[in-house]
Amino acid sequence: MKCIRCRERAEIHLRQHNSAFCRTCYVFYFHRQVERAIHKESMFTPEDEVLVAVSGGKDSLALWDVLVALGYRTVGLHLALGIGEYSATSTEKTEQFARARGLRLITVPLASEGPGLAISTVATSTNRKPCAACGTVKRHYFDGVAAEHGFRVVATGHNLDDEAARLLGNVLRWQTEHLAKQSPVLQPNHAKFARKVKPLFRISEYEAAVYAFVRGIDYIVEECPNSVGATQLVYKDVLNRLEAAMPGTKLTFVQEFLRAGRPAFVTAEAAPPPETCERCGMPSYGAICSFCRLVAEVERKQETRRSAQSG
Ligand code: Q46
Ligand code: ZN
Repeated sequence: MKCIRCRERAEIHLRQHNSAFCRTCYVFYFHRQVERAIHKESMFTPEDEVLVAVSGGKDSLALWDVLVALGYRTVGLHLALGIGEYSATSTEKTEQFARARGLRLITVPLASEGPGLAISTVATSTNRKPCAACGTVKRHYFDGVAAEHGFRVVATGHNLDDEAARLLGNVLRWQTEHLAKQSPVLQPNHAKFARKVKPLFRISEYEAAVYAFVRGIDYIVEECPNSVGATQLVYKDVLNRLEAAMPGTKLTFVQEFLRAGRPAFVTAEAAPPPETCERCGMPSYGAICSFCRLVAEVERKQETRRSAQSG
């Protein structure tokens, strides 16, 4: 099989696009795909400074790498989640990546925030599932750090597989409010919100992994231990089986939802904009935002433990 661009021997075969590339042309193809998504969806321009949320995994590091290669101005944001060995390695990989390329990285060690907000601590103190606690904390810090440093755009490494799995989950439960909001670009509806963008939303997990490999990106290969048994993985598995039988299914599912499906939900679900949290000043549905409610629970738990110890 030959590379469709230069006719040299192809090493990478993309069934869903019915094409094959040599390594050099694959990098070219990948860059062009991402650039097109940014442009077509009006995500940001070279004038914007983009805050890139990086976990240390292949998707977010590939995203940061491609944005830098395309000449965008970026700063990385890494949350050290405090999930044992997994988090230690993710932070190490992220810091190494930034250091080797001379990129600016903001790292927030959650264990040192407020009463101590390592995900494992928050989950046990509040009897929540780790991923629920993690979602609330991540959202708060992505927006909070962006607002604090004046970034108008936050980019995340969500890929096509993530988007397709999320869409399937939303459709299976007909979560109309979530369907209205599922988009590669989420415009801010509060002064403290930044625009959220997903430049890899048309790139499959496989394509991102190949890109990271070809570019020699050293990322954390292990998945978060809390992802074991997650429903998202079941959806991904089902979608992978559909994709194997009918290449292109994931892309069509997401693309056609955005074109033909989503508009119907947007008009039906015009949700009111959020208010402002009395405690932290960030956007909130209700007087106190979900992050501050979480923090208050952690504080109460610690208080109870302290008085039990002293009494
Ligand atoms: S990091 Fe956090 Fe994920 Fe780990 S605790 Fe769950 S949500 S699985 S993307
Ligand atoms: Zn708050």
